[in-house]
Amino acid sequence: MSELYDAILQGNAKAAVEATRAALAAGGLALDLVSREMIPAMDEVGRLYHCEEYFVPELLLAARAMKGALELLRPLLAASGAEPAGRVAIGTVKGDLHDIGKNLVGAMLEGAGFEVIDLGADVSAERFVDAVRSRNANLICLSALLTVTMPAMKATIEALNAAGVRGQVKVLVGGAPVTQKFADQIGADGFGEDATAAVALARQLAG
Ligand code: B12
Repeated sequence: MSELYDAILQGNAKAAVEATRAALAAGGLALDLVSREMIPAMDEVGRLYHCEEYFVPELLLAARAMKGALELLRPLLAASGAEPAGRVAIGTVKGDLHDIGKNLVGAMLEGAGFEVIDLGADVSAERFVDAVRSRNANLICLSALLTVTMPAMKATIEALNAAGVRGQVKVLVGGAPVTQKFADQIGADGFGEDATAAVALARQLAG
């Protein structure tokens, strides 16, 4: 694989930016760099995390390297006229401050061509509703890492229903304590175990 792939895998943001610049100067296309180098690199990072060769610090560094390269590519992706695959509003639910997984999912979705509105952590149901109403999000991604904040996912779906916008959006849920069974119980449209699954599901639901 290329220098960009290696730089992301090693979590070296400076090298990732340099490799991206060099690849573009050599005539590489932004979309190809994302799909052939960056996403496979993050897939490998995810795999290494699962088999406990990588831990949270390595995940964070890789996500930061991916972000650095994406910042260079974003204007080119927009200029290439590629229609965004969908508009995603992502956030960690009310009461929950864990945002590492959410950031990873957001970065991967962005790399996969989605327009991502990052609402941050500790996001109220009303703010998700607002993202649908005023920013036209057609996919909502909810993250929760605490068992005590999982009910906030249900409350968010109920708020979307009450606001009459549930039909306009698909809702994806994830985070370590979340399961497919829970997703079904609260009426979510999908559950993703990791960032790669999130991208596959988002493509399926937004398509
Ligand atoms: C890092 C961490 C923290 C950091 C968070 C820093 C940050 N900026 O995020 C800090 C130190 C602040 C923290 C605080 C607390 N934490 Co904490 N924390 C963790 C830890 C070690 C890692 C979480 C993490 O980032 N994992 C790595 C990421 C990449 O994985 P992930 O989040 O699961 O995300 C992946 C998937 O789940 C999925 N995914 C995530 N979101 C979404 C969304 C969608 C839509 C989809 C499809 C997929 C998806 O994709 C991601 C990428 O593959 C976990 C332990 C653990 N092993 O999970 C405890 C843990 C989550 N924390 C825990 C607790 C209890 C707390 C505190 C209450 C501790 C305290 N007493 O103060 C506070 C709560 C603060 C709050 N209100 O939120 C408990 C939760 C127990 C429970 N079941 O409720 C855990 C499990 C630790 C434990 N074993 O006790 N924590």
